[in-house]
Amino acid sequence: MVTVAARPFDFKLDPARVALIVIDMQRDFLEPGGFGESLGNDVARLQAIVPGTARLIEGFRAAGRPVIHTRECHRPDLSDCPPAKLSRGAPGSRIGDAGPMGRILIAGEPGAEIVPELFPIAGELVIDKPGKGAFYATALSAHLAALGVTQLVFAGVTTEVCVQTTMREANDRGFECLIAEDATESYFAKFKQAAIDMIVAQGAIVGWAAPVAAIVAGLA
Ligand code: C5J
Repeated sequence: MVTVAARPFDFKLDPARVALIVIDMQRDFLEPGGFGESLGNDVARLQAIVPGTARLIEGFRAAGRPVIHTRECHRPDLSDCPPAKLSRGAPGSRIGDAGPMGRILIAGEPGAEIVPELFPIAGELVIDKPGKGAFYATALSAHLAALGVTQLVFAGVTTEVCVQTTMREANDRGFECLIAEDATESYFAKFKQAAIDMIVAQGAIVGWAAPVAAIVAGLA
């Protein structure tokens, strides 16, 4: 075990049993001209974590540990999108509508793809998920069991929605969870802060938080 300085207390990293999950670093959430920006969000906030996330991914690749990417997206016929999700958001900018980068959050459309800087390499798992959490209606649990993973490091967007939801799902399934606080972001600074505070509260009730540099140093 390697000690990583983390909040609310040191994280005992097991370099042989840890995997990285990079949540939804998709063009439509991050890139100028995409779905996120069309809703009035400042995507520069999300763009700012790309270099840190790239360093984290590189650290896992160099250590020979699994890097798993997720994409929030749906089938073109929307059969995997419940009406309650379909009816949310701004009218005209809902899931499946024509957006600046193709149909919004539809698999295969340019906007649903991962940004080029963080693109998966051959052999890395990419999980397409219809929900905010990456365990719901996916094979993620089975993949993690097959890999013998017991610890998960989280990066990606947005902190308070898909990252936090997946981290809570993982925590309930018995994984030790660590969020890389400078490789996750929200369109709303106070939501990121609140989400991380909630995660580490009450003695790591959902998990731990640490900077990328400390996590990468622990893997080396
Ligand atoms: C993600 C969202 N990825 N905010 N989605 O967090 O709708």
